Amino acid sequence: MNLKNNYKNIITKVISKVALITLNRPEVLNALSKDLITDLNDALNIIEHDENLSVIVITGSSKAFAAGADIKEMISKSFIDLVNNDFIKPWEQISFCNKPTIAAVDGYALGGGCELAMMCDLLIANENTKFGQPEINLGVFPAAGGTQRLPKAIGKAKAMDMILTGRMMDAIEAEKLGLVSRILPSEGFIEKVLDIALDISEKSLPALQMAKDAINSSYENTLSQGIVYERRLFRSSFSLEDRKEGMKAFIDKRKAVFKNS
Ligand code: DAK
Repeated sequence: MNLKNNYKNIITKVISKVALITLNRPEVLNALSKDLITDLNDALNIIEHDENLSVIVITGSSKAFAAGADIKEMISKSFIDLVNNDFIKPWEQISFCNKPTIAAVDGYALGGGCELAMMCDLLIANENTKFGQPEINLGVFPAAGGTQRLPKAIGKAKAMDMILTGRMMDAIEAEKLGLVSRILPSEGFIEKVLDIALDISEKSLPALQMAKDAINSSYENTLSQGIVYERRLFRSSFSLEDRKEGMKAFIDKRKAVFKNS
């Protein structure tokens, strides 16, 4: 099935082997409503099954990547509502995506918006980006992985600072601490992110998937378990035609042409 382009809450575009998803609820700074996440997951499902697409970029507007969960939608929920229906569960789909994902973050990335960005493989920020986990100001705390991913990315001291005060962090501080892969200037921001995505999309997809899998396993395993897993994946990469092509292209002094096989 081809990627649809008639969603209500997101805009989709295909550029060569890259799928660009733009969160599109500008009137509420891309607050993450149930319907937006449904649209996002529908698009992710299609992209994951489309062998012509290799990389996914998720972005927002210049004012906001996403200002968090939709507070107006959340306010009426009770404890038992959350027990019976974990409305955040579907947000996690992006973290299980089998293709490389890039969050191209501009403006506010707050609460669930920051957590969604942290679920992506690369987090590329515009120089104007402001990250934050301000849930404490609403009488709650981050619960879409923020209390787990943020300390792993920036360390306990800074994560405590961010989550207990609810303060915002600019892109420079975020990059210095390792939350952000790169900062790019405002001018031509999304084009530059797409250049990175296009570059990645020219590599062997199965090799990218193995690399991503190995890195993600470092979150779950001890070092020695992780190294065993890495070694197994590496051996598997020797069964790829792309592995032969990559090494042969080096010897031939030409650019490799990968076929994702
Ligand atoms: N939800 C709904 N509407 C929002 C919103 C949000 N998160 N953020 C902004 N808006 C709306 C505003 O209400 C306003 O709408 P109108 O009043 O015009 O109708 C419009 O967007 C423009 O916002 P502002 O007028 O406030 O714009 P400013 O430039 O003055 O301020 C701001 C921008 C980003 C500083 C401010 O909008 C702001 O503080 N927004 C809220 C940020 C926030 O608190 N984010 C955290 C949300 S809580 C869970 C797991 C995770 C979560 C929940 C449950 N479980 C496991 C169950 C996640 C929770 C969160 O993310």
